[in-house]
Amino acid sequence: MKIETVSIIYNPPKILLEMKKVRFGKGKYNGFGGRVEEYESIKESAIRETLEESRMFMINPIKKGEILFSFQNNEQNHQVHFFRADKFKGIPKETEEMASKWFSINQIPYDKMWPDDKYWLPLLLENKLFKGNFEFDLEGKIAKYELKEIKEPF
Ligand code: 8OG
Repeated sequence: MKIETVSIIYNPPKILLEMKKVRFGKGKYNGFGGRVEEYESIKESAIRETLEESRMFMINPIKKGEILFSFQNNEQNHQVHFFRADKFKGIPKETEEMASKWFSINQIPYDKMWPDDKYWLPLLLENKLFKGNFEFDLEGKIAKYELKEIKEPF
């Protein structure tokens, strides 16, 4: 199973999203993140990936959620850990691979994001904690899902 992170930098009323210009996920907006390496903790990985992708350094990101993604096309399951950072240093930098953009939280481009994001991102922005699982069909649509708010911090 792949273990990955997604981090949302929140500077009310705006969040920072990146759009990949190349390869997998091209044309989709997402938070920053990627695969957790063996030598690092999940939180360290979230900080490292965000720094590499945007040059933004998250100060004390907080884990808000955990979702297991499965795919009917036999793609490997992903376990994704979601972080939120309200403090950060840096100015977003555009690279050859991606462009970052600030979005007001009432203008989040859900139609250009993963289809599950409209379920969990509002919870993250309300500072709620969540756990769930999503199964995608062969067309990349959500076949079924379960998402619940939890009370105990991670
Ligand atoms: O390295 P790779 O291309 O697998 O990275 C994928 C990134 O996308 C990683 O940060 C995890 C993240 N990701 C998924 N599924 C989903 C999803 O359904 N929604 C969001 N927002 N991010 C996802 O792998």
